[in-house]
Amino acid sequence: MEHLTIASDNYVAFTFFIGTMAMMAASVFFFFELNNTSQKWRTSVLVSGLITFIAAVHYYYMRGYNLETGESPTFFRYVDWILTVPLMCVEFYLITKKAGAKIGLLWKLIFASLVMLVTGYIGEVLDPAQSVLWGVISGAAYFYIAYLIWFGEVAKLSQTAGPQVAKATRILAWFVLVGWAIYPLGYILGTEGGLFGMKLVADKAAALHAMDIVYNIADAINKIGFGLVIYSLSRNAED
Ligand SMILES: *C/C=C(C)/C=C/C=C(C)/C=C/C1=C(C)CCCC1(C)C
Repeated sequence: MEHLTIASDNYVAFTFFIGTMAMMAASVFFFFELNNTSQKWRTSVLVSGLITFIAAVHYYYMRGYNLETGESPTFFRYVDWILTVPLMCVEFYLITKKAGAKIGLLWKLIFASLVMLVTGYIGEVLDPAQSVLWGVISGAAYFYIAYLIWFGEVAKLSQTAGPQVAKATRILAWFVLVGWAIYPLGYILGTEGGLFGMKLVADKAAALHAMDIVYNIADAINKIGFGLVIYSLSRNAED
């Protein structure tokens, strides 16, 4: 067996490595903090830990895959997202549930997130020649999620759930609007169609590297940051 090392200019492998460590550390933190979390918020903090834990396992795998093959672990990237993004939808449902959120709202969020991810996967892997079209469909589902959170049911319910929940929901809404918007940027950098036909990175290998780095940064911000907002809500909110 050849001993694999990370070259100092290999930013893709480096961000996979540091992503693995960060997700592992965040999971340990959320799980251990469960003990001194009030009953009311325990499930929410547990879900934060599950999100980073699922990501940690996938990152561990993707890190090894990338180091050994030098390729993009696209399949496992999407398996990770298909599991963790719906769990983020669960977080929105859990914090607005006390204000009367119905299970139908959760299904709407989950359904839209599945459309967003499945069409993204088709555009990256199954039908790359039409990556712009699939990206646009994915983007529409993304805007629908952002709409529900900013102006739709999630926003309305959070207003009646007390000032702390309203404030946390507003911060999470910013994560969805700005943090999640980093992903389509990675997609534009890495896919065939680029930005409506305009390739931003001409070299194919370099384009995929840029995509992986952008996705890795976005995952760290969105999974750990998102969990920390829930965690701080569990500490600040009146129970
Ligand atoms: C933890 C993982 C998260 C929060 C992943 C989020 C992924 C997205 C918001 C992906 C969105 C995409 C588009 C809006 C268009 C292009 C295709 C995607 C799937 C990259």
